[in-house]
Order: sequence, then structure tokens, then C-alpha cells
Amino acid sequence: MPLEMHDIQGDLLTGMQKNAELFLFFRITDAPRFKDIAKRHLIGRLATAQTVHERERRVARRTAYGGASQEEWIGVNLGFTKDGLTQLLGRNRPRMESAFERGADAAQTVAALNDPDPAAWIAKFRSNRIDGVFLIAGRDEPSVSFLGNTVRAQLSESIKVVYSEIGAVRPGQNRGREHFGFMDGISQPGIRGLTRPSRRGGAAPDQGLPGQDLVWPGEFVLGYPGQDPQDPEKPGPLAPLPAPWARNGSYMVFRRLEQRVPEFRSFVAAQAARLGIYSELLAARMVGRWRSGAPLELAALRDNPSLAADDMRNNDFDYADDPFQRACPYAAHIRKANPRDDPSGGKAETLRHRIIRAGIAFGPEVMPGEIRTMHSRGLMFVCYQASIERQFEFIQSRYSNNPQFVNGKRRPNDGIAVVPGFDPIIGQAAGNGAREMDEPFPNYPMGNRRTRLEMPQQFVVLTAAAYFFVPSITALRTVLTR
Ligand code: N7H
Repeated sequence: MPLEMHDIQGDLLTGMQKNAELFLFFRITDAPRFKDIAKRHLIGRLATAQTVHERERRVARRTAYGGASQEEWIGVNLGFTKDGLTQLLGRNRPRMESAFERGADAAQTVAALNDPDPAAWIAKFRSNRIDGVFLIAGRDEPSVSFLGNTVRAQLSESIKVVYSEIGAVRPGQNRGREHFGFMDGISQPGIRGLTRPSRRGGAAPDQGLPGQDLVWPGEFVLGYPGQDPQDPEKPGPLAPLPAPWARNGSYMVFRRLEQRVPEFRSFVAAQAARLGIYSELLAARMVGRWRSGAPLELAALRDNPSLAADDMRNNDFDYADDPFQRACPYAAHIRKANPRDDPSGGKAETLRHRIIRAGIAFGPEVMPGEIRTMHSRGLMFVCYQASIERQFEFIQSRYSNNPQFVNGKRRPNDGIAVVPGFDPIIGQAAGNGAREMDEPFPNYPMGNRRTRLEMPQQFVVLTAAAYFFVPSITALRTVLTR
């Protein structure tokens, strides 16, 4: 079943090209008018997966020949919350997936994810009902602001903007890095039927780049076969659609995650001194990669920038070779968020909990003398999936927030059961309680020193969140704007 790329919105499979991205959260105030204007002026302008994918290939070809990209980058996508769908379709609309119908700010969701109380989120974000979001991505902040103003002007009498914010890639040498300083955007699932196995050799037939497992597209886009729960290579049964028009759509999770960068730095420095290791090593053990992007599994004690820069090697690992967390702690962010072959069900289990990440940094660089966070900065986290409950929420609650995961691990010398602890980056304890992770000190290759890292504070704090459905172009042209 080939992917209908022209019908799928562009951010969700390849990710729209973005140096800057405007998030425009709105409430629909006049649904008939909104439908009319959207149909006449906006839907035709949305970036599709086809546009974004072709653009990506052209840019890659041009840069491979040393040229600069002249591409027109602007890309617009549109998603709706459960309330937005009700505005468009009425109260008797079909019910979508349960997490989406609950919403990110529901008490049940907040409790399940150990999230901060929505009363503490950004007040403006909470000031009105959010029905939808425009994602406007482009080359720079002026161009996305300009297009944002055009969209607002066109829709002015049919929507009210509740909250808007621009994310932007970090400047200069920090391009591609998130605010703690780590290279981001390295490991994404490959999509069967879209991601081509690398022609440079070295990847297995079920991989794109080496280590990038191919996943059946139904894990991310509705209406296609997803993964078989037992066999990582086989497609599973086709999940029933909540409504025929949901085909080629996807669920999007948005989380505005503030990062306490000076606090993270001083904590890491103090704890590294306590443990007798250098700070870069402790930071890497919390994330599972060095700041350069080199994975601990392939560079356990020392950074390796040339490995980090080589996409044929920098993701080519599993955890079976590291059963005692000597190279990479069980709790490290990347080992929690994508445990690869670590869980008892192996890859087949993990591949049912993958997400496609498409976030962008926001906020200013740390200012000289800013020893405690004075400016809001962090990650506009965005991810796509076919089920928020089985994918994003599962990762957050069952992996990152769960000190017992990965279950069943034992110490190498005495066989005592290990409690891996929280993901130090995104893990959240109930009631904002203190967190711990196991083995911050590396016992690589053969040591047996037992250490724990106590983390009394969060370094990543949720300040706004919402769940959206990102419909197909066909649904937007027909059922949703009828
Ligand atoms: Fe994470 N970080 O800087 O520590 N993330 N992340 N993430 N993340 C990854 O492989 C980070 C967040 C995943 O396949 C890298 O692209 C920060 C949420 C997944 O091996 C780095 C924040 C969730 C992966 C970071 C944050 C995830 C991943 C390595 C918040 C989902 C792929 C670069 C401020 C619940 C793992 C890379 C794999 C990678 C960081 C948020 C999930 C450096 C700072 C909320 C699945």
C-alpha cells in the first residue's frame, strides 16, 4: 500500500524544513466562516509530505555538490484538538483515540504523566479554549511572522489567537543542538516505503541508515498497516479507522518544555566532582550520547566527534552488547525513550512505541552571568504517532517516569535486581518528587562501583501542552470544511 504523500501533511513524515517555526494556537469563533476561508485560501497552501520530501532531496543533492540551497522554505501545517473537531463536525462527531479525546490538560492525563498542574502552565495558553494550531515553518523569524500575520488577517473574523510563539534553531556553532548543548535530530525511525536503505552499504535490509530500523507507516499515519507485535519485520493488522476521513491523518503531541540550563550545568559539575569524573562524561551518561552526538554505546569513556558526524556509524548500535549498563546507563534518556532491543519483547515490542520527533528550540541563549534561569528557553517538543496512548504517553509514563524500567536487570557480580531509576532529562516523579538514577559512574569495561545520582530538581519543566489531530488534505477539503 503506497503512502499517499500528496494527501499527508508535510511535518509528520520528513519534518518541514525549519530554521524558525511559528506556533499559532487559536480558538474558532465562527465555524462556517472559518471553513469557508480555510477552503478558499489556506488548504491549498499547506505543505504536503510530497512537497517536503522532494524539497529535502533537492537540498541534499545541491549541498552534496557544494552549492547553497535556494529553496523556498515556507511550510504551513494545520491540526485540531478534540474541541476543534467538535466545532467543525458537531457534537455527534466520531470518537477518536482515547488519549486525544481526554486531552493533554485533563486531570487523568496530568496524573498519568506526572505533569505539573495546568494551573502552573503559561497563563495565556490557558486563557481560552484551544481548537487548533497552525505550524508555520521557514527560513527565518521575519518570514514566519510575516506569513503568520497573513494567516491571522485572512481568518481574523473567524478565529481568535489564544497563544503564539516562535521557536528557532540555535545560532552559530549551536545549530542543531538543543539548549543543554547536545546534538539533536540524530535518531528517527525509518518509514517502510519511504526511507530508502542506504546505498552506501552497511545497513541491514530492514534499516535505512545503519541502526535506523524501518517501521511500518501505520505506526505514524492512520490507514496503513503498523507493526506486528511479535515480529519486528512484519506488518501488523490494519487498525480500524475512527472515521473514513481519518485516513492519512496523524496525532500530534505538543509540549512546551522549559530547560533550566544554568541549573543543569551547575548540578552536573557538582555531581561529577562528587563522583570523581569529568562533567562531560556525567552529562553524557544522563543522555546516552555525548554533546557531539556520539553514542555512549560506541564511545563509552571519551567523546568521538568524527563518529558523531558520521551518519553511517552514529546510530548503529543496540543494547544487547551492554547488558550491565557499563557503557550506557539503563536510565539514560535515549536508552529509556527508545530501548531498542532491551525490553523482554525485544525490537518487536519497542517498535510499537516509536514516535517521529519534529520539535524546535525556543528562547534566548544563556546570558553572561545568568547562573539561575532568568529567561524562558527550551524545546517546543512535537511528535507524531498513530496512537498518543501507545506511543508518546507510553514512553513518558512507562519508560521515562518509571524507575523500574528496563525491568529484569541484575548486577553482574551478585545478581541483585537493579532499579534503573528515572530518565534524568524528561522523567517526572509524582508530585514533583525527587528522582534518582542508577550508575552515573561508568563501570566500563569491568568495574563494580555502585553509585546513584539523586536529582532533587527537574531540569525540564512542562509549561504548556496539547494534543492535536493533523488531518489529510482530502479531509480538510471535504468533511472538515463542509
Ligand atoms: Fe529526547 N536531550 O538533549 O537530552 N533527546 N529530549 N525526548 N528523545 C534525544 O537521537 C532531549 C523528549 C526521544 O532513538 C537526544 O536525535 C531534551 C521527549 C527519543 O536512540 C537528545 C528534551 C521525548 C529519542 C535528546 C527531550 C523524547 C530522543 C539524542 C526536552 C518523548 C531518540 C539525539 C527538553 C517522550 C532515541 C537524537 C533513540 C533523543 C534530548 C524531550 C524522546 C540529545 C533536552 C518529551 C525517542
